Amino acid sequence: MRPDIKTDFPLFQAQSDQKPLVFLDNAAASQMPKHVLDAITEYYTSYKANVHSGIYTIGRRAVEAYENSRAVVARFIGAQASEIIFTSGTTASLNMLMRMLEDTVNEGDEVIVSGMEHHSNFIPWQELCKKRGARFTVLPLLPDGTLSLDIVRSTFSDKTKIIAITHVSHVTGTVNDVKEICRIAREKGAYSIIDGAQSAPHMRVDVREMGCDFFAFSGQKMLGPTGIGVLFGKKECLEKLEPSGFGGGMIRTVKSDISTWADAPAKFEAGTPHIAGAIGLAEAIRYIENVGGVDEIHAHECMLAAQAREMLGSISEVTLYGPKDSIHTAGIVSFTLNGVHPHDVAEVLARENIAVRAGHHCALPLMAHFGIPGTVRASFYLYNTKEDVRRLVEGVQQVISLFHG
Ligand code: C6P
Repeated sequence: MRPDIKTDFPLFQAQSDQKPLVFLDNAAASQMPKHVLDAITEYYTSYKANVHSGIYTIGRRAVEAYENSRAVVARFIGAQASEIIFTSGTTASLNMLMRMLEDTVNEGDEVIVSGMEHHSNFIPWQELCKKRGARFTVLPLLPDGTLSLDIVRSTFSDKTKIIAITHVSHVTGTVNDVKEICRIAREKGAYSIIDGAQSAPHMRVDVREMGCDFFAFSGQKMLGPTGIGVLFGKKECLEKLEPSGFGGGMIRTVKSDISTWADAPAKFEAGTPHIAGAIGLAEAIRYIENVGGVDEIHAHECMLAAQAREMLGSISEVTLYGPKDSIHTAGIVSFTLNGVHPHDVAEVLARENIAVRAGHHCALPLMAHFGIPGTVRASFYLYNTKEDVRRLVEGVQQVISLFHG
């Protein structure tokens, strides 16, 4: 990664603390390069118009930019533009999908999730099962918090209608073999839904190669603005599913007795979308591609995470979570310190201007699996450096001297 890459990010320049910010909460929200901020500002200052209204010049330009952004997102994940629905984020994508799939799940059917899911890919399916009288099955995890494909295979039955699994764990960085999981789902005639919130920003995703039916992710975790997300749906799935929201921009005809819908993706985008968000997300993708692409970003983050794991792992008070081998993990490291609450660790690190996330990370079933209330999590991105890892480890050592003397 270019050594001066942080200079592209105004937030890193704007810090006034004497110690430079070490930002290690990228799994929650990433920072935005100037290129993205400029693209958003340009929309607001030069051609702000609704994508549903204008034949006038700036209206046309807004439509063009919005649809071009859809094409950029589609290309980035190996999809067609008509398979990309803009939402407000992964949570919104999964909740919308839950409503779209409601009628396909009946009493006695089954929906499978795993014990490592973010609540956003857990509760919607639990609620769907409650409403439809279906069985909600949570795949148990191995002691290191990984998923066994044998368990996945043996859990499927002819009642399974949906499997919803995360691509990368936002807590341990575990990378799931989603291609195989999607293959099993296809064989069993179930829908496969992949939560890509922690994969799309960091590693190559090709939805065709993966073979998933649906894939969800958030723009703000990949250098884009907040409030924009994506739901990819296979063309044949989107064609047969009903919309979950109704209103402007999604209709073909409206009469007092019956209304009909436009083709996907418009059918699923009722109301005015987050136009600036979509433009910002597309610019973030262009930026990612221009600085070397996701493969390079992935290698860089994995190198930093492996280094952090090794350095933290050599401290006797530290417990690391997740698989031991770095091959099946992404750029996320979760740990606890003996006798120190994760929030206290984060508090002391914050005083050193080191930003990490501490707590249950919206993954209470995974915390229950590990038998802990929470972890401290460092999540890396393209602009992090070996110096950031060194500062993190130094900070952890300070916490230890403070609490253990
Ligand atoms: N995880 C984290 O700190 P939204 O909030 O809708 O953009 O993304 C939800 C979500 C869904 N799935 C996974 C795997 C995620 O990691 C997240 C967001 C953040 O880990 C905030 S809790």
